[in-house]
Amino acid sequence: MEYQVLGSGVEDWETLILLYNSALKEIGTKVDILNDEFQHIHQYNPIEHTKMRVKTSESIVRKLRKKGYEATIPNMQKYVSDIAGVRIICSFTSDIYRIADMIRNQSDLKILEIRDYIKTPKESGYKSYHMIVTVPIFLSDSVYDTKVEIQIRTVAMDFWASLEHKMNYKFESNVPEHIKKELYDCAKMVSDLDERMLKLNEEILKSAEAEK
Ligand code: 0O2
Repeated sequence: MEYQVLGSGVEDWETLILLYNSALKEIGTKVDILNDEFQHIHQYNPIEHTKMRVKTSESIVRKLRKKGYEATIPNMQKYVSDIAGVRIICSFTSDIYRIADMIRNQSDLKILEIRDYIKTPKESGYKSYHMIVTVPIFLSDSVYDTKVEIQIRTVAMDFWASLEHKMNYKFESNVPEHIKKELYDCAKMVSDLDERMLKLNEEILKSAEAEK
């Protein structure tokens, strides 16, 4: 799918990286404010922690080549949606959807795409909630809607994804079948754990409420 985003007009690498770094700062501040407000109202932090990164030039070029595109600066902006990436790690699955809704309600952000790998996990067992958004970045004489990929997942999903990512990197995508199978089984255990922890938390909250 192709998106016409204002940021596709940037022609030099330095400006491009400046925009993606600025977009990460904007989204990072938004996420911090939401977490602070949530703490203020509900005395509870839905976000365990966040991680941010700008993809390396090697990794951007690898992704473009894999998709069959030439490694040019306009193609990077058009076809690579996760040059700027924010990962939000929560305790419970319900927090994921709560945070996604709060992000969706921010009128200066445009939501380009949602991929819900929690409702529909990948074949590998991968679970995470992905949003591609644009955030306006105001430079001295122009505004660029800059793409950011936001991944929202639980601590357990993140633990699984990190190990699976490491495996794929180590085996260069030729992961032995028994390891794939073991990882898939672990993904099932991660889902069960998330579900049980969510139920347990709901029960704890209910009994705390009843004691008031
Ligand atoms: P890295 O090294 O983490 O940056 P698209 O180009 O949008 O059509 P893409 O980029 O595969 O397809 O989109 P998707 O599926 O939303 O994946 C984006 C990112 O999610 C990946 O970036 C990974 O970070 C993560 N991800 C997706 N699938 C898996 C998976 O099966 N296992 C793990 N561990 N992570 C996954 P990159 O660029 O692939 O990798």
